[in-house]
Amino acid sequence: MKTVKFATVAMFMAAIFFAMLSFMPGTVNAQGKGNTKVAEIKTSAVCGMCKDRIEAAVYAVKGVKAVVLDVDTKVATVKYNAAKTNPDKIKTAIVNAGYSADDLPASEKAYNKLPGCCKAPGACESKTTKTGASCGEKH
Ligand SMILES: [Cu+2]
Repeated sequence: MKTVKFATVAMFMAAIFFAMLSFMPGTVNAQGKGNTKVAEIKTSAVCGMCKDRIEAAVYAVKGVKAVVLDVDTKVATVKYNAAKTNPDKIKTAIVNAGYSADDLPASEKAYNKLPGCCKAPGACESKTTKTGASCGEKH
């Protein structure tokens, strides 16, 4: 009985040891060349045209590897090289395309250039000052 138990424990320990060995370098590789990060940014996109516009603007940011915007959730999922860019720069690109990015309101100038169907109400106003009117109507 004792030897069986010891063998079980030894096998168990060996299994953990090998699992750790294969797991540790595995996680490093899974992060992909070290600097790849993913940011999820809530935008004011309303349709497929918005999606194209925002994806093009984000993709133009140096260091961005991939961007996918889900129109239903309005969330842009951005894969980027953290050594070359950061979420603030990505948000700025979205803002300059005429859309809000998380808590940043859209650039009013860019917003006013959007087609009417793409003007999300309140997108270029700070979310703390909700007046209800879209900035496009004020000018
Ligand atoms: Cu649109």
